[in-house]
Amino acid sequence: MKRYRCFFVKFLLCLFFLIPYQIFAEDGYRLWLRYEPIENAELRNEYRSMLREINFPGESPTFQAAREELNRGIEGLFNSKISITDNDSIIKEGTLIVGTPSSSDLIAASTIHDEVSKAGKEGFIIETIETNEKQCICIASNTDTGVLYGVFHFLRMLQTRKHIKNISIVRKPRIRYRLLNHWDNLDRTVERGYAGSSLWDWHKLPDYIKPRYKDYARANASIGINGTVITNVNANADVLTPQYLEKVAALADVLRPYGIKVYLTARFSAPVEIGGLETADPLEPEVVSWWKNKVDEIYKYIPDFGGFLVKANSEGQPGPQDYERSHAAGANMLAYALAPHDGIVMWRAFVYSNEVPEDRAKQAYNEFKPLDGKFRDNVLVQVKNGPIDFQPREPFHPLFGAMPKTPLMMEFQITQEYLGFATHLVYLAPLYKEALYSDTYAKGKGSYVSEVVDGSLEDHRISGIAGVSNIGTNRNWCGHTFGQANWYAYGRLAWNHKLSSGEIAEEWLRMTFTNNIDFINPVKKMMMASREITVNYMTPIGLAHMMGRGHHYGPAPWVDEGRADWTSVYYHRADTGGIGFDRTVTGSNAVSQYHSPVAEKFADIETCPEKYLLWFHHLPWDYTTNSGRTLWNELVHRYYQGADSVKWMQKTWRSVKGMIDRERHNKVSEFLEIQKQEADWWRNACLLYFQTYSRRPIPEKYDKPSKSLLHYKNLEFKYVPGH
Ligand code: GCW
Repeated sequence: MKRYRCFFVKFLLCLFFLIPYQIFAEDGYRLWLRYEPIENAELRNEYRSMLREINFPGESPTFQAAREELNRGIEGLFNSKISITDNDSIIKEGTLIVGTPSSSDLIAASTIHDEVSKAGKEGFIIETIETNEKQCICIASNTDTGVLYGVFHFLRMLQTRKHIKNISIVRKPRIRYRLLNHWDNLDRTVERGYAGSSLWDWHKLPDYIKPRYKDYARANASIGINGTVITNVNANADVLTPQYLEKVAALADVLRPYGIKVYLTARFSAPVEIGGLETADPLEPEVVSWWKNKVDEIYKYIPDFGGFLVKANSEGQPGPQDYERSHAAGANMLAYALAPHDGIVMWRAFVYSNEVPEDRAKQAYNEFKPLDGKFRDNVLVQVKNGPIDFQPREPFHPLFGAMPKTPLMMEFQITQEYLGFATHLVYLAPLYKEALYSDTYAKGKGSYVSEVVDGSLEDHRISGIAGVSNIGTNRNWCGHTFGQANWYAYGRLAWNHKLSSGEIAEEWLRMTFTNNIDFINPVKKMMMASREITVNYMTPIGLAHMMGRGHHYGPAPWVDEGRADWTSVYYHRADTGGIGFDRTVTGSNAVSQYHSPVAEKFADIETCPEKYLLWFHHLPWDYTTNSGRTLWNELVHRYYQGADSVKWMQKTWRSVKGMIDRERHNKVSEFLEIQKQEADWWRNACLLYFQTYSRRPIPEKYDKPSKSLLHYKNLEFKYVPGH
C-alpha cells in the first residue's frame, strides 16, 4: 500500500512539473518579446526603484497599444504589476513618465521639451529627469508612434539587462519607409516562403481577425517597421476589387495603432483585367482616370493607405513596355493618382530579359540609369542589393550611386530562397551590412550605399528600404528559430544601419533565449560566422546562381537547358580552360557600370577582392589565389571548409544544451543536421561537377565524395515549398 502511495505521489509530482512545461512550451511564438522574469535580484531592485509607478495619460489606440505592451513586459519581467496612472499632479520618485508634449503636461513643462523636438516624427528620447525634485525616467516623442517605439526600446533595455540609472538617449530612424514585402498570394501560398502559408486569412477576412495579426504588428513595431506590402510582386489584380479591399481595410485597422501602413502590389494590367478597359497603356487618358478612381476608392477603404509596389516587365509581368512606354511613364501614372493622398510608388528595378543579348547583371542599370530625373517625386525605385538576384554573395548593385536624382530603395531578401530555405542557420545581418557599407564612390570616397539608401548622399526628401519577408503560419513564424534573427536584424538595420551585426545578434539572443553569457558568446560567434560558412559551401570565390532549376533547392551547377539566363552554366562559365564570368572589358564589361576607382578595382585581378573574383573574372584552374593554392585547390578548400564548419556549428550548439529550453534546442539541432547534410551535398555535387572541367584531383587529405556526380544529377524534387 505504502509503495502505491509513494508511486501516486511521484505521479502527481510529475504531472505538477509537466503541465506547466506543456502549457508554457517554448515554441518560438513569442519571438524576441518574451519578457522572461529577471533573476538577478540586485538588477531587479535597480529597475524597480525607477519603476514605482507609470504616468501615461492619453487615449489614442497607439497609446493603448503602448500601455498594453508596457503592462505585458513589466508583468513578465517582474512577475508583478505596476500601476499606470494619468494623474500627473502627484509624482512619486521613480515614476516612468510616458507621452508627447501634447498628451502629458509633465513632458510639456519639463526641460526635455526641446530635446524631444530633435527626435523628429518617429524618434523618441528616453531620459532621466528631475521633476519636483523627484528622479524619474521619461519616454517622450512628438508623436504617438514615436512613444510606442520608445516604449519598445525601453523594454528592450530591460530585456537585455541594461542599466537604467541616468539615461539619456535620443533615437530616430535614418530611413523613412521601412517595409516588409510579403510575396503572399491570395490563395495563401507564399512565393519563396518556407514557413507555412500566408498569414493573411483572406477567406475569413474581414470578419475574423486572427490574434496573430496583432502579434505581427507588435513584433514589427518593436523594431520600427512602419509599412507592409501584403501581396506578392507577381501580382493579382483581384486584390484591388471591393471584395478584397474590404479585407485589406480590416488588416489595416489592426496594424494602424502600431504605426504600420498597408501597401499593395499593383498589377499593371489591372485596368484590363478588372476594369474592363481594352488597354493599360499609361498614356491613355482612360487608363489614367481608371487608376485615379481606383486609388480614390482605395483611400475610402483605407484612409492612410501607403501606396503601390510594382514589378513590371520582369519575368513575364505586364508593364508599360507592353505599350512601348518607359518604366518612368508607368510609375508616374500611378504616382499621379497617389500624390493627392500622400501615397508613394515603389517601382522595382529588377528587370532583365533573355531576349536582350546583354549580361543579365547589366540590364537593370542600362534600363534605369537613363530615366534618372524622370520620375515624379513620390516615386522610389526599388533595387535589389546585388545586380543578379539575392545570391549568397553579390557585389553591390551598380545602380546605387548611378541615379542621383531618384530616391533608391534597397530591397533585401529575408526569406532564404538562395540560402538554404528555412532549415539553414544563416544570420543575414553581415550580408546586409556588406551591401550597405559598400562604397559607391558616387561622390568620392565614403559614398556608401547606405547613404544612397537613407537619402543623405543627395539630400532626398524620401527614402526607403524593403525586406522580403520570411514569415508564415508556422508557430514560430519563420520556420527556423534563427530565421527570426533575420527579421529582427533587418528591422533594426532599417531603423539604424550603423548598428553592428554583432550587437544586433546579441540583443536578439538575449531577448529570444537567455541573458546567460555562457550561451550568448559561443552562439553569437556561430551566428556571425554562419553567412561566410554558407557562401563557402554554396558559392565560394564569387560564384553565383547554381541552384536547382525553378524551385531553387540544392545544388545544380549542371543546369544548361531552357532560358539561358536561368541556367547555371550562364553564370559560372566553367570549361576546361577555367571558371568564372568575365565582366571586364574583354567580357561583358559590367565593371564599367561602377564609378572609378571601384570599376578599376573590380576589373584588375590583382585588386579585385577574392570574394568577388569569379563574379568578375574567368580564370584558369591553376591561377594562384591569395592563399598560394591554385584556383582549383582553393575551390576545393573552400567547399570543404564550409561544409566542415557546419560540424563546428553543431558542436557549438551541443555545447549550450541545457542552457535554454529543450524544445527550441532540439529543433535547432535537428535543423543543423539537415544543414550539415545539405552542405555536404552542395560541396560534393559542385566539386564533382567542376572536376569534369578542371580535370584535377581532390587532394588526398580530403574525404572523397561518397556518391557519384550522376547520383546528384539524378536527384529530383517534386514538391518543394515556396515554388
Ligand atoms: O528571385 C526571384 C524569385 C522569384 C521572384 C523574383 C522577384 C517574386 O525566384 O520568385 O518573384 O525574384 O524578385 O521578382
